[in-house]
Amino acid sequence: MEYPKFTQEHKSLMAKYLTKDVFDSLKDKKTVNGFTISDVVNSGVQNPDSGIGAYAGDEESYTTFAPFFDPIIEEYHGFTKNDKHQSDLNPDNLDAKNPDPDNKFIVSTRIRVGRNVDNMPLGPAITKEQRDEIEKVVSTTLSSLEGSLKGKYFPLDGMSKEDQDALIKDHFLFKEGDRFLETAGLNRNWPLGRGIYHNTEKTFLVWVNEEDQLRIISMQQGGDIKEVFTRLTTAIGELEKKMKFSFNEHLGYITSCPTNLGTAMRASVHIAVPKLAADMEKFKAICDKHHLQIRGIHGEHSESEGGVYDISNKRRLGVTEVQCVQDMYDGVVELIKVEKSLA
Ligand code: ADP
Ligand code: DAR
Repeated sequence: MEYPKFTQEHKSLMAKYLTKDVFDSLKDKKTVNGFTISDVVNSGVQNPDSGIGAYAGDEESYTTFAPFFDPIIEEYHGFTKNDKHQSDLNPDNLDAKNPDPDNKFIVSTRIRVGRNVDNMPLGPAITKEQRDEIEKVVSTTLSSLEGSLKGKYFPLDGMSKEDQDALIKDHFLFKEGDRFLETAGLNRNWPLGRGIYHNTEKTFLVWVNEEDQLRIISMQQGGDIKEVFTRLTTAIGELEKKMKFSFNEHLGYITSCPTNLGTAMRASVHIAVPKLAADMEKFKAICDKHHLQIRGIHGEHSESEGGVYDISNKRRLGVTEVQCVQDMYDGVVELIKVEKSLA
């Protein structure tokens, strides 16, 4: 196994922390699923513009390759190898009165968590058979949901291109062909084993076997952030009655990308702040102050359209789910206040 050939273009945390010494100390190790350090870093080696550049093949990757992952997790999350993650999925603890009841700024709200099935490899190391089994178990479990969560599972295999493109355009379905996921081994056997579940209103959705084995999503038009969070926590509670998700007291919920560890939660609004966005320095300063990330209108690696931005919490590990949503909410309140002041 050769040490990767890095160039000046490789600026990821992977390139920073995979020193030759660290590589030599790990190159002969394999996880129980046969995952190696070269497998972990392939995405970042092939994509020099990666921010992190590493994906775990299983929960064990985070301990087998700890000399590599620990400093990345510490730098990205400010979370040391001795810290313990805490979870709080109780919406009663969230102080989030709708900040935009007249819908002048917030187009829509979406809160998602990633989950992976306990005692199974993660997407980069899973076999086709294991992934197909996960699709069967998860889709069957979802199809037993009742009330407002009741809906239908739609396998990607056999879905018409028109239906698929419409769901992606309307922000409901994951995009295809992400090069970072491809080189992490997450797109193997595509589209087999992948699909989407959603209720009739498309306010509760679950992606199956994309970057994580489940992406549990609550979303709706407008800014009632507390209602979106309440629906999500209710759904998670229902699923946890029937499935066990990969979790440990140090890293919280286990995900393939280290950026999602802990809560694996991204709470976002699509918000129109055209006046503030005309001063990107000021816009970014407010987002930084509230630990917020700015994405484009179609999520990661996309651009804003019409002055509408995807604003979400950046912190996921070492904070609770309530704190993730509170980070986003508090930032959105200030963004709206400043946008109004510029009117
Ligand atoms: P993830 O949120 O799972 O990390 P992305 O950033 O790629 O992944 O976003 C996935 C999809 O969710 C994209 O289509 C994006 O436009 C949509 N999305 C994200 N936040 C919102 C929101 N607040 N309202 C509507 N759609 C959203
Ligand atoms: N492009 C990868 C992804 C980092 C975070 N986004 C995820 N996990 N979808 C990178 O290392 O930049």
